[in-house]
Amino acid sequence: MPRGSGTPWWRRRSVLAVVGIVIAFTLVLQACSGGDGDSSAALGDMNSRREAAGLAPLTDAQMEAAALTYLPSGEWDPYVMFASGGQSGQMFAIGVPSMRILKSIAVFTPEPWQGWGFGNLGTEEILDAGNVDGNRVNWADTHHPALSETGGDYDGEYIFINDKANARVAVVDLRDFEVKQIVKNPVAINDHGGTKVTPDTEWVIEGGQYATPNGWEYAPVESYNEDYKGMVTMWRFDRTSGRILEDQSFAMELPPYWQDLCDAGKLVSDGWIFCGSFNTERATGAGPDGTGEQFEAGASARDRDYLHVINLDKAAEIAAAGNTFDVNGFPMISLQTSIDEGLLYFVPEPKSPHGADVTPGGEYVVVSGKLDPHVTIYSFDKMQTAIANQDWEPDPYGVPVLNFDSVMEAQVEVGLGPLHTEFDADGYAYTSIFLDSTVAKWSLGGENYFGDDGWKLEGTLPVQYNIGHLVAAEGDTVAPDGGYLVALNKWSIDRFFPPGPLLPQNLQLVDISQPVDSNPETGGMQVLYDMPLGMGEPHYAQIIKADKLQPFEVYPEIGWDPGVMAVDPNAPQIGTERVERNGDTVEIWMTAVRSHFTPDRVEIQQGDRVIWHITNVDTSKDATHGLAVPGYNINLSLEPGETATMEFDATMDGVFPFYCTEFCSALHLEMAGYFLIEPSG
Ligand code: CUK
Ligand code: CUA
Repeated sequence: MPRGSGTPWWRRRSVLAVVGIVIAFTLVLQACSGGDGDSSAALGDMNSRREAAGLAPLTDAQMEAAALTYLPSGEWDPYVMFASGGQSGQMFAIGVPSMRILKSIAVFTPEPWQGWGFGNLGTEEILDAGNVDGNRVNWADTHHPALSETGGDYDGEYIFINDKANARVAVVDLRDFEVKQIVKNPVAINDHGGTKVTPDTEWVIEGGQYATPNGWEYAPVESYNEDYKGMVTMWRFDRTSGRILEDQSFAMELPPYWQDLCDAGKLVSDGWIFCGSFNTERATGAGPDGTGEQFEAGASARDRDYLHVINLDKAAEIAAAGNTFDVNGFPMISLQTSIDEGLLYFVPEPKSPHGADVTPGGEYVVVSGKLDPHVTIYSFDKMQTAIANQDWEPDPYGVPVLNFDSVMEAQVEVGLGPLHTEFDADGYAYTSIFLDSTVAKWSLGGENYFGDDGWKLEGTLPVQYNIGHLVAAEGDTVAPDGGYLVALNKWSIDRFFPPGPLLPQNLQLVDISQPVDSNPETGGMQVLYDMPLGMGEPHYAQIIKADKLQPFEVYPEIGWDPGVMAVDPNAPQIGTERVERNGDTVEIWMTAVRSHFTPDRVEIQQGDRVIWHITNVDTSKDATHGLAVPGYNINLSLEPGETATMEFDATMDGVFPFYCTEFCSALHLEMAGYFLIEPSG
């Protein structure tokens, strides 16, 4: 029954939901009035109060949506979404369903609130590890966060994210939501198909994008077909140390097609990875004299590109055996070795493909064609048969291209401009449809899902506007949760007050908990909430059940160094505060506690080398202190128990009052000191 005819569709929902709404609004009213209001009166009264406040009255469906997203003060969200921060270079932690921002996690870009890259030596060293040929690159285009997995399910321990612009990968420890490591890819200057992890997080995948010669060496575009290369890099992750082991990682040389999104196989396809690609035309752009063809047309001319199907387990053996060549000191498996050893196969994929998403059981890979209204579903089993039967033709480089008809399982028409697909717990898939600005819900077929009833569109939900990625709760794991989905819309147009011509993104929360027949048009999907995000363009996000996260409330011991996640034996402790001079070097051991620094007066000479250690010896939850030194570009954030060190040359003389930048107590303003630098000579 279409919406609007007969009984309002929402009334046909379970009685429980309606009871929930009433309770929620009673709570709202009680919170507002402090009284014990009558709930039906509250509902009746709501729209007149909205009107008085200049707000439009709510429909029943909107009241329901409000009740399903409202969290009273003190109630926590059951899910946390980690969204990439796009050009901000950071990552955002957001509560679901409230869509309240919990934190902007500093990753590749210095961030003063967290004291990230403003003098704290530990953070500077991590940022410097991402330098490109010695140059600090202070921004990133963060793209695809990947939560660590155990057995293909999120375990809540780590999250990884790539920088598309500069081909870097960061490791965040979810005990304190801080970055512990940044690695710069030695073979490529940009990436895209990352990060994704293998089911036990042994490998973090970083796929390439715009082909360059290996190590981004110079070569003219005239030699594109011979000298330019694609790549995928496999970073070995060691869970115990919480670090990528660069010396056990490797890259694979690929043809100069532009590799796109990658996904790891799981369960039946564990040990394999799948990466889309485009520009198999090998277009090289148009010069100012009109030679060549612009990429927009040149890189989308063919009807087919190639899904890369890679035998990761075998590739890891080849790399470990040293059957590699060296690019900037990093081992790379040559394309010829991959062909000879059967590491790499191609599968034709639809025009301008995007997304490569493995189903929860690992049986299928779902690929979208931006210029094809279908999602195309490939069977991993059929790929294996085609490989065994040598059912292929070579591409221009000799890579076997498997027969499309032999490996294609199904196609589902979902709308114009399909991009990315995630899954729920009931066998449904959700695909973002860019040109139509919709989310398509369709059913998986095959014996593990809906069998012959599957591979069918179940409904489409309009979203606002131009959806890129979407994310369902734990929706890319072996055990998706369902319940919630977030549409990461690229444009917001008229959804919010316009803060100038640069508009925020619109993250739309969608309820996917209801059965298909509760609303046949949308397959039961309903938009619940619009969240503007004006801090960068988030590309992708992952949603984890909040109770899987076990963050520290305070650091476990006083003098904790977050860089190594252990106590620093040299950390200042109560009673060891002092200042020592050794030649031109002045070393300071300082503590911070509500509401003073010890010592709070330090006198040095201009030209001295300063080594300044400071520990926050407070142990209460949330008792963070900052340390700002004006003029020297220094600001630290010291969470309870944390120690930090800074090192700098006292080039400027003068009187520099230093102070605590976190409003920590009634005597916060008194939490200050004098740093006196006597002029030299
Ligand atoms: S993606 Cu990166 S540019 Cu993840 Cu669909 Cu769009
Ligand atoms: Cu410590 Cu303000």
